[in-house]
Amino acid sequence: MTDVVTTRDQDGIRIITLNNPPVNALSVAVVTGLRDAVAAAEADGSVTGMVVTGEGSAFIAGADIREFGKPRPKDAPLLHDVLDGFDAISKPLVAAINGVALGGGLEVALGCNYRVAGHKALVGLPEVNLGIIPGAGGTQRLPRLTGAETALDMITSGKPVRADKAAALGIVDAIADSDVVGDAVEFAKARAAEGGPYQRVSEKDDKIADDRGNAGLFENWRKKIARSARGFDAPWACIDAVEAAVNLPFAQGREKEREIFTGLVNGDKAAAQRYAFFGEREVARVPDIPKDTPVAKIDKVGIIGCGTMGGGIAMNFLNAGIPVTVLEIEQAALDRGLATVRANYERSVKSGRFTAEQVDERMARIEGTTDMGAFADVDMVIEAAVEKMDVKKQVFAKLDETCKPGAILATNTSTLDIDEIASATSRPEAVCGTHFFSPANVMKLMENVRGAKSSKETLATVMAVAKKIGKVGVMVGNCDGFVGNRMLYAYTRQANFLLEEGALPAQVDKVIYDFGFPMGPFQMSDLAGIDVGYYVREERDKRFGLTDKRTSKIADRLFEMGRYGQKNGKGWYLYDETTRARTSDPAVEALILEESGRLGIERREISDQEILERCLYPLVNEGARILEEGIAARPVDIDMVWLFGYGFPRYRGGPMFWADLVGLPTVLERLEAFRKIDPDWIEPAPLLRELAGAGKGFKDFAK
Ligand code: HSC
Repeated sequence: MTDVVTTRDQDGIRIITLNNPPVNALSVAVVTGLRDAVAAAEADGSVTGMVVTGEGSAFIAGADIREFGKPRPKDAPLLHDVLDGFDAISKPLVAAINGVALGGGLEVALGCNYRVAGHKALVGLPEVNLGIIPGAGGTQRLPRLTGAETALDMITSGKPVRADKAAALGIVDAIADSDVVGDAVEFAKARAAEGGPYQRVSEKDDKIADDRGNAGLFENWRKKIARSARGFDAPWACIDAVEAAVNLPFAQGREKEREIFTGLVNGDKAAAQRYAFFGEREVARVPDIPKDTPVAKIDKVGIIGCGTMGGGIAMNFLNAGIPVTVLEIEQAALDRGLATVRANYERSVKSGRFTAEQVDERMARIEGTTDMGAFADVDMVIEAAVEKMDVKKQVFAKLDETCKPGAILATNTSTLDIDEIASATSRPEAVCGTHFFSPANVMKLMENVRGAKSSKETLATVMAVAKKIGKVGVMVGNCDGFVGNRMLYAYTRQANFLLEEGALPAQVDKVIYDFGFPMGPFQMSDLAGIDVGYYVREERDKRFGLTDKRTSKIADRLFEMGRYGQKNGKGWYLYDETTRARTSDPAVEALILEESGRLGIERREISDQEILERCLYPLVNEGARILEEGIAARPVDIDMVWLFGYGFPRYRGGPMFWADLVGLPTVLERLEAFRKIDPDWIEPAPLLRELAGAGKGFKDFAK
C-alpha cells in the first residue's frame, strides 16, 4: 500500500498495519493510507473482515501533533470523516490494540466495530492536555460505551486506563492472550461467520439513556474541575462535548464536537500547550551534549540533609527504586527527617496513591546515618545543607575525601556559585548543581547547573537521573540564582516596589493569581518563609554589594518584626491557627504606608494591568539577558523552568512564549516607560531591543 500503511491477508481477514515510527501518529499520510486500505478491503470480494493495528510497540498515539496549526493539503482526508465512513463498511472491522491507543488512536479503535487489546495496552483521550478536545468522535463514542460519568472522568483528566480496566469499563471487547493481532483475526473471523449487522458504537444508546436530560450530572462535573481547570478552556469544553453526546443524536453531537474542536485547536492556549508538550521533551536534548555521551550508572545515592528539601529529594529516588542514604549531623534531626518522609508517604496511602505495602518497600530503601563514611560506595551525592558558602565548601571537601572515584557530587543550592563549591574538591569535573523545587517530591523541575569544569559525562548523567526519577531536567549555566531564581528576583523586586508606590499585597497577589499562577509573590513569600528570603538576600548582598541600588525594605522590616510567614502564622498576611485561612493585616498595610512616607513616595492608584506588566515584563527581560549570556541555551529551557518549577500557567507556554504572544515591541515599550519609575533596575536587555526592532520574537532566537 503506502510506506506508512501496509496490508496482508490471513484467512480472509485483511490486516491493515499503520507504520509511522516512533508512535504511529496519524499524519495526513497515515489517515489517507488507512482510509484507502479500508476502502480497498471493503471492495475486495476475497476479504471477509479487517483488523487495524500498529507496527512496533504503539497502536496509535493520536493525531500527529506536529501538523496542528499548520496548513493542510487541500485534499487531505479528515480523520473524523474517515472514521464516520467506517460505519458504512459492511465487513467486521476490529482494532487490534497492541500498545498505546491515545487520542485519535483510541478514536480509530472506537470507530471500528470491535476492539481486542493486548495486556499492556493503554487507552485514553489525553487531548485535554494539549488544550483541545478529542475531535474525531471520541467525545461522542466513548460515553456510548461507558456512560457519561466514566467518559467525563477520562476525557477531562486525560488519564489513560490499562487494558483490564478498559475491558471492565466496556471500552474493549476482549483481552488478547499474547498475540493480539492473531486474536483479533480470530475475533473478526468469528463475527464474519455470525454475519452482520456488526456493532456500531455511534448507534449504541443503552449506556447514555439514563444520563439524558440530567443537567445536574454535568453541573457537578463543572464544579468538580473548577479548581484544577482554572484558566484552561479545554476541560470545560470536554464537558460540553460529552453533554452533547448524551443529549443529541450522534450526527448532531459530532457536529458540536467538531465546532468546539476547531474553536480550540487554533487558539493561543492550545498552541501554548502543544509547545509545552514538545518543550518538555526538547529540554532533554542539550545542544552541546552529544546523545552518545557515556552516562554513569546511579544505583545508590547519598543525600546530605534530611529536612524538607533533603527528605523530599530522597522520596524521588525511593519511588524510582534507587536506595538512598541520608546524612544529618545529629541523630535527633535524622530521626525527625525520616519520620517526616514516612508521614508524607502515609498521607499518600490515605489519598490512595500508594498502598501500605508500597510505602514499606520504599522505606526499606532508605537508611539514615550521621557518619559521612557511609557515602564511601554511593554513586551520587546530593547536598541539601544550609545555603552558606563556607558550610558547602567544607562539606564538599569532605565528600571529596570520602566518595569513591567517579561518584557525582551535586549540590541542591538555589543560588550559590557552583565553581566555588567545586573548587573545594580535587574533582571539579564531577561537581554540578541539581536544584530541586519545593515540595521536592512533587514539583517536576530539576534545574541542573553546569560548572565551568563539570564534565559532559557528569551533566549527561544528571539529565538521565532526572528522567529516571520522573523529573523534567533543564540544563542551565552557573550564575546567581541560575535561571529560575534569577528571573524571580526581577519579578519580586518590582512587586515590592509596587507596594511602596500604592498597591497592597492582596491586590498584587490577585493579579498574579488571575494571570494563572498558583499564587502571587507575597503568598509565595509567606509559604517559603520571610526569614528564608531574608537570609538569601543577606548572603547575596554580601557577595554582590547591591546596597548602592535602591531595594525595598518592607520584607526586611517584616523579618525584624518576627513575621516569618505561614510557619508562625503571620507574615504578609495573618493565618488562622487551625484553618490556615489567610486575611490581610492592617498592621502590614500601616507598615507599607509608613515606608512610602519614609521614602517620600506619594502613593497612587495602580491598575491591575500595570501590576501585571511591572511584575512580568522585567521577568521576561531577565530571561532575555539569560539567553544573551548563554545561561540558558534556548527560550524553551527558560519556559520549562517556569512551567515545572514555578507554576507559570501551562496554557501560556512560559514567559518567553507568552512574551512573543504579547509582542516584543509592546514589552519593550512598557519597560521603557517603567524605567522612568525605576531607573536602578529596569534596563531593557539588548537582545530584547534587537528582536523587537527586527520584528522578531524569542522563537527566532538562535545563538
Ligand atoms: C489527537 O489525537 C486529536 C484527535 O482527537 C484527532 C483530531 C482530529 C480532528 C480533525 C478535525 C479537524 N504526534 O513521549 P515520547 C513523539 S491529539 C507527534 O518521548 P514515550 C514525541 O514528540 C494527540 N509526535 O515517548 C517524541 O518525539 P522526539 C493525542 C508525537 O514512550 C516521540 O514521539 N495524543 C506524538 O515516553 C516519542 O515520544 C497524545 O496526546 C504525536 N501524537 O511516550 C499522546 N506522540 O523523539 C501524546 C508522541 O522527537 N504522546 N510523539 O522527542 C504521549 O503521550 C507519549 O508520547 C507516548 C509515548 C505515551 C505516546
